[in-house]
Amino acid sequence: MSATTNRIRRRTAGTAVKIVVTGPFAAGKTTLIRTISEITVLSTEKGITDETRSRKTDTTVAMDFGRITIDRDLVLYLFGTPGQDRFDFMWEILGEGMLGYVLLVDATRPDSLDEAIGILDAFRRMARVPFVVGLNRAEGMDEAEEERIRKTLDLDPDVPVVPCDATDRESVKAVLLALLYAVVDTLDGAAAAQA
Ligand SMILES: Nc1nc2c(ncn2[C@@H]2O[C@H](COP(=O)(O)OP(=O)(O)OP(=O)(O)O)[C@@H](O)[C@H]2O)c(=O)[nH]1
Ligand SMILES: [Mg+2]
Repeated sequence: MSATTNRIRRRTAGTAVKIVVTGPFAAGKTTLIRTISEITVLSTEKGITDETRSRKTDTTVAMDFGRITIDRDLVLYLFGTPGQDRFDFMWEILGEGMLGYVLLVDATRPDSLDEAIGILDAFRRMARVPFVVGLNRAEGMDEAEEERIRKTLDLDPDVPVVPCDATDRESVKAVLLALLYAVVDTLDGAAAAQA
């Protein structure tokens, strides 16, 4: 891990890295940040009053904020977005200065992947930074499913798709590490191009 840390440190001004967790309504974004954060997560959840209330009682209206220390020299600041598109003005605000992002989708709901298409479009337009797709509530993933996800989201082969469980710390860590490796590869590639 320290090799990755050192490479990130060399390529960035400091040791604080901003990561955004985005994705459709109820994908598990707030849960993921709460699972991994070492500080009490600052969340802005409000009761739902419209028809989506049948799916859960609270939704993120502005952001979640959490922090995880990967090692002494590398601290990730995690910003979760709202999932409901009426709060999509927050995406750009939260995306400012991010080094990468996690697009979280719910593997158990087919609409989740469809909703993710528009969110990913907006994020791709906003910043050309690495991202990983986290497939939440997935019990593994076969090749056909991965292919379907890659096709639907039009993913380049180097974008990791990682099945995960947002309630499980090790699983969330694996998603964030996949993103960190993607960030390091991109930073190294950019540095090589400049050399
Ligand atoms: N069993 C299980 N439940 C999960 C998992 N992730 C999230 N949940 C539950 O799913 C519901 C939605 O999770 P949230 O974390 O609120 O989802 P969100 O993406 O932040 O939702 P919005 O902010 O409304 O877009 C909550 O009731 C969670 O407890 C998971 O990996 N496994
Ligand atoms: Mg939320």
